[in-house]
Amino acid sequence: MARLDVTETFHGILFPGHLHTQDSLQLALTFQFQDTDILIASYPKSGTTWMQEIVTLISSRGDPHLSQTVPNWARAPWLEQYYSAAVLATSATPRIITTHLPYHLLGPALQNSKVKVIFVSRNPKDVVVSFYHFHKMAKFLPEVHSFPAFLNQFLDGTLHFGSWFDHIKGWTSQKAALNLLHITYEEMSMDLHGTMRRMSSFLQCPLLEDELNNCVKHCSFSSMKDNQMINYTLIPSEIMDHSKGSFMRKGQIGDWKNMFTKEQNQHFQSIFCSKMQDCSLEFVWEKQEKEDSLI
Ligand code: PPS
Repeated sequence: MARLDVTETFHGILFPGHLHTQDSLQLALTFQFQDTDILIASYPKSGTTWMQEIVTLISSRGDPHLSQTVPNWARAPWLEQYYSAAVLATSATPRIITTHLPYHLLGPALQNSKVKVIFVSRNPKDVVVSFYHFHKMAKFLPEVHSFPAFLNQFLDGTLHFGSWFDHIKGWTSQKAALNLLHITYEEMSMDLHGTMRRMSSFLQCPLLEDELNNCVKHCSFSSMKDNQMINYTLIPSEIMDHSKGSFMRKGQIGDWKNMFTKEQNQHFQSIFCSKMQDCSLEFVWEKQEKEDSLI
C-alpha cells in the first residue's frame, strides 16, 4: 500500500491515504473494544511512540524483549490504519491500541466500556515544530514550504489529523465519563520514574523497583533512538526520507523557541488564549520551574 499522494477526507478531517482508507476509518468508529484493552490516544507528535514504549515495557514488567523485536505498529497498532484489524485479531490480551482520532469520532465506540484510555498531550508549540520537521521526512504527508504557513494551518486546524484544539478539548472533557488517565509529554520528560509509577498503578500492573528502573532505562530518548523497532529506520526511504531528518529528532521541551519569531509567538498566544478560553488545562512551555512555565 503506497498511495503516498492520496489524502482521505473523513468527517471533514484529512488523513494520509498511505495508511488510511475510508473503510479503515469507518471500521474504527464501530470497533468492538474489550474491557481489557489499553487505548493510547494522542494528537500526532505529542509523545505517542514514547507512550507505546512505556505501556509495552510496563506490560512486560521491564523486560525489553518485545519492544526490541516487534515494531511499535505491530504491538500497538493505530486503530484507524488499514492493517490494524488483522493485527488486533491475533494480539495477546491486554491489547495495546493507538489512535490519533478525535474524541468526537471515537467516543461512541467507547461508551460504557472499561477500556483503559491513556491520553497523551504536549504543549502545542512543541507539537507544531515537531510536526513541521516530520512533514519534511514523511513522504505520505503534504510537502511543506515555509514554517509561517505551516503554523497558520496548525492554528486553523487544517493540517492532516485536524485541529489540535478540538482534539485536546474533546478527549480531556471526557475524564469523568471514561476510564481515562491524562499524561503529558512534559511530565514524562521531567519525571519519567514518577509518571511510570502512576501509569503502572492505572494499568493495574504493580512493578517492583528493579522492574520500574528497567522500564525507565529502556524508554529513555537515547535507548529509543537506537531501537530500530520504534525509530522508524525500518521504513524505506521512499516513504520516510531519512536524509531529511530523524523521527527521534530532539526530544526536548521548549524547542519551539528555536523556531518561533517573537511575532509568531504573540500571534500563537492570542489564538491559543481565544480557542482555549473554555479549557482550564495548564501547559509547560519550557523546562524550568513550574510557576514560570505555566500560562
Ligand atoms: S507520531 O508521529 O505522532 O507517532 O509522533 P509522536 O511519537 O507522537 O511524537 C514524536 C516526538 O516525540 C519525541 N520522543 C521522545 N522525546 C523524549 N524522550 C523519548 N523517549 C521520546 N520518544 C519520542 C520525538 O523525538 C518527537 O519529538 P521531537 O520534538 O520531534 O524530537
